[in-house]
Amino acid sequence: PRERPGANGATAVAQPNIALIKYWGKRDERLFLPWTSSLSMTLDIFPTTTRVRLDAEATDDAVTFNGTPASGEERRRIAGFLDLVRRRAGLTHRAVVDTRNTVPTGAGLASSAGGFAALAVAAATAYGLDLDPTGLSRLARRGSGSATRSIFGGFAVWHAGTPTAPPAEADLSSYAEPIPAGDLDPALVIAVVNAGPKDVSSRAAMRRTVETSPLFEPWAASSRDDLTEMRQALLRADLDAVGEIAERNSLGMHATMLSARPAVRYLSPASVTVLDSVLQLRRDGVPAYATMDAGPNVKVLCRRTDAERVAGAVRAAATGGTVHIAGPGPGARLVDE
Ligand code: 2P0
Repeated sequence: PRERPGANGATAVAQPNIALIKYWGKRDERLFLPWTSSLSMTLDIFPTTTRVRLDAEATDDAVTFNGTPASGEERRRIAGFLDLVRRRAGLTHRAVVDTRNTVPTGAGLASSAGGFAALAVAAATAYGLDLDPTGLSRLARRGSGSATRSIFGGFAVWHAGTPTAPPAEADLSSYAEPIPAGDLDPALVIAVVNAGPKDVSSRAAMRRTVETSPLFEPWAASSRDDLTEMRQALLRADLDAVGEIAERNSLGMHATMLSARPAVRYLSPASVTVLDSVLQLRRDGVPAYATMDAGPNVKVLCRRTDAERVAGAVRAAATGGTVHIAGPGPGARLVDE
């Protein structure tokens, strides 16, 4: 049965996003304030659907993932996020949270971005917080940095917030907003080359990078310049410039991890084979550019009209892997129950 949104429950859907200018490193871990601003495309595939229902009688939150009770760190992160929502709402009710996601199991594809964006919208509504999209984006940030951007569809920039301000003040200025992208009609071809769990969480890896990599500060400085250039390239709908900037920004981020002590290396031989296929596509005259996150999977930016050809080349390179084609998708939204 359908419930009036906010009466005591709400359901929201959100999709993951892929960063073209990466978020890597927090300057405040409690408030999820990043060192640098980032920019992403929200996808039209892999939605997460999350239902939050208040339970006046319960003494603890009950969380299920795809029908299975959550435990450990996963459950703690969600309960901690709900505590934040409860404090803001001035309520103590526990909640029943049911999350379903369609990301292929273990694909390592930013499921926390869609997950916490959907949870932020559903929980804010269920607990009666009256937040505009900026407020929802700031709230989602407290669940997972990348979720800040999945509140919005299409392309979005996540502002790092005033770097010289004290954290409490920067907290107010660190949110995402949608940005125009001219007539760009892009696709992201996603090569899932390894579905196994990662050895080092992105949270731990970015902390180690900030603390120990001599390349972190130079990358952060160049990433700020990349963002300025990226915004101009998007406005011009210049796919080659967008792709070149995204590829160098991602490789630079991986260089900071490789130079952390001890090194963090997410790229596998299969990732490099896919990177070679992207170079070959370019030699063959097909504009295609790679970006990689905290895992071995490779996302290839290209024109939508080239997506099938790019997917074919990537599929041939990623033997044993799976390939998905995504376009720009919508932001997080409430849905009928
Ligand atoms: C990004 N990544 O911009 C970057 C690029 C991975 C590489 O955001 O600690 O799950 O929850 O804020 O957002 C992955 O890290 O980390 C990520 P937390 P998150 O998409």
